Amino acid sequence: FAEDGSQLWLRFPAKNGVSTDKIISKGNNPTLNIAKKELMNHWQGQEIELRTDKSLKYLKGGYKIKSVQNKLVISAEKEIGLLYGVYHILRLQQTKSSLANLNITEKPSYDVRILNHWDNLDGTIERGYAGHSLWKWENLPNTISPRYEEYARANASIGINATVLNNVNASPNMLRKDYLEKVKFLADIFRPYGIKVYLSVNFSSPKVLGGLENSDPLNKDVQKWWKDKASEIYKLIPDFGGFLVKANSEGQPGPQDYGRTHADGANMMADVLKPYGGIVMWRAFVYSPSKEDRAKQAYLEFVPLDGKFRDNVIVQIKNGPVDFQPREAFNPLFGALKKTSEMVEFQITQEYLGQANHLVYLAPLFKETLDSDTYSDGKGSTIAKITDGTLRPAKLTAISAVANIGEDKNWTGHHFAQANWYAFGRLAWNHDLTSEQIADEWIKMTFTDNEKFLNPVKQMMLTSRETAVDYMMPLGLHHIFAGMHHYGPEPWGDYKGTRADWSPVYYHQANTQGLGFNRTKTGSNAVSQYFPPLNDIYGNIKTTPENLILWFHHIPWDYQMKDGKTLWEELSYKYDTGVKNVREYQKVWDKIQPYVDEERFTEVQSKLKIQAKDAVWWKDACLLYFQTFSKMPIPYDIERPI
Ligand code: GCW
Repeated sequence: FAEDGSQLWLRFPAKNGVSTDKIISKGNNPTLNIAKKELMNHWQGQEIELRTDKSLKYLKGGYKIKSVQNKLVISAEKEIGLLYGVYHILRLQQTKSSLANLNITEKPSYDVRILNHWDNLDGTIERGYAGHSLWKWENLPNTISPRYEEYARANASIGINATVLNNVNASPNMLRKDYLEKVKFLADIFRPYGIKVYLSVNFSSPKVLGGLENSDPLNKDVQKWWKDKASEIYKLIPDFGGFLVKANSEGQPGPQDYGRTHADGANMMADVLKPYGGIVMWRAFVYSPSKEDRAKQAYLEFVPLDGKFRDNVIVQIKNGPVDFQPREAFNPLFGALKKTSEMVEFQITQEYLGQANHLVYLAPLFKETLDSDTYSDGKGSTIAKITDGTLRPAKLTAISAVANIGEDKNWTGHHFAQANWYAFGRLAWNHDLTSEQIADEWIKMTFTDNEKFLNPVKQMMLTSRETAVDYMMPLGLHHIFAGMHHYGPEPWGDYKGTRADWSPVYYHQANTQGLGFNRTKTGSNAVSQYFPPLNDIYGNIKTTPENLILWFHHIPWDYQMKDGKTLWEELSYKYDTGVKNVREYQKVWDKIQPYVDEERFTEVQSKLKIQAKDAVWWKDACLLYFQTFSKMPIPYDIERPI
């Protein structure tokens, strides 16, 4: 292999797999052919039978793998299930797991497992840190990059079955005829790998692109424009998935421009897609200047609309109520909509987590959200159960994440950022997997199963998210980033004269009394948006988990934490721990040098240097700044500011 990371986790051991006569299958279908090709190229085990079986419809795209005498039988309702089954056994082979007496049944947690690309038509990527967009719009459809198929294969190998090609800050041009023709070519390449294409659409498209007077969803001409557009799209792409919409948020147009609601807007689109089986993913990330606490906005706008959405609309909700912070309380909108389908939006691209420079394994963050108990339907109403159909029988369930993929050789900028793409796919398939299982698999597939590498690197990955929280924003601090780029610290930023409600000083509320955002009854009362008993738990400083204490409370500098330290000391030690852990990661990585190729070793090593420097930068900037309010000494046994 070229050790540039371009192979991702798809480093199957054999160049030569089994011969054709060891693969039994009927039919000739593009997906089945891929499954057979993967086996021929990479499978070294026994005879395999691939069998479609209509009675397996209940597995919803899943499959069975069974050892029958000397043979392995993979069965599924459709060919795509067979392909997933093939990737499963190749994974077992690659991770050197036992292949004896297999009896596996797999049914995905979600129907739609979708990546959101924030890729612009000019090739740039909003919040992308791995180079330009993979989609070469100017060359399509004449030149087809080999990476389109490699992308589809990588996604299929982890069960991702859908993709939104363009930025939610959508250009109306995306729906132009010439662009749709290009989209068709991508859809044709992705189809055999089971991947459906979706597009982000700009709500003003009828006006901007169609020359209509307005884009009012209740205007008959507007409705007709969308109807015709849908028909044009489905002629080109018969299995087109649907639309993703960011409306009335951060300056994007939307139905509220015409005095209509999110439901009016979403339903209008849902109606035109319905005859074709398409869906609308309507984002709840609504963010506009307001006197209200930003963390309350999505709930305030969407809860009154519960029950008003068509059944092919899913409200797409960011994991937290602010914006993909290193740690947030979960978004209280989950569970609050009782008659509306809800889906999670995660961010794989590390906008707020050191971008492509920091090693931060995100599975623990994803799991933390999915496992959060909202209490919406009593104890045990986790976000996973609300969104996967267990508690809210849904026509279609879905889960999404903003991709971190670009045209960099290694796809994701940082070699370890590949693990986050991988982890999202694996959790979308099975949200019961643990972060550890996923890390274990990924390391074995991407690097090696040598325990001298596996164990320390796994430990580093598993602690890395908490480490990042510690050196950036411990104890529930949030959004104290610099500028609009969101890379380094700027807790002193006040954005005077622009958007004070966006500024770090607004989010941390430091003063001589203390630190933190009061979201209790005496503050913004965001706690009231949570179901009992969480409203009380979060509303009370004594019962709020300490890792979120500054998210919900403004607390005195000398407040006594559970371990007996004052808030100021605790904060200092957290920042220090974050720094120390990254220094440890550097040592861990240096020690595993004998077990990894030079190229990836050096690249990760130099990224860890940046991360260590950045961690010190965060710690010093934040502690020295907060100290101007606390007026307390930095404890002697932690590293001095430099
Ligand atoms: O996280 C913020 C980003 C914006 C993004 C927005 C959103 C696509 O800073 O770049 O815009 O959220 O999710 O819509």
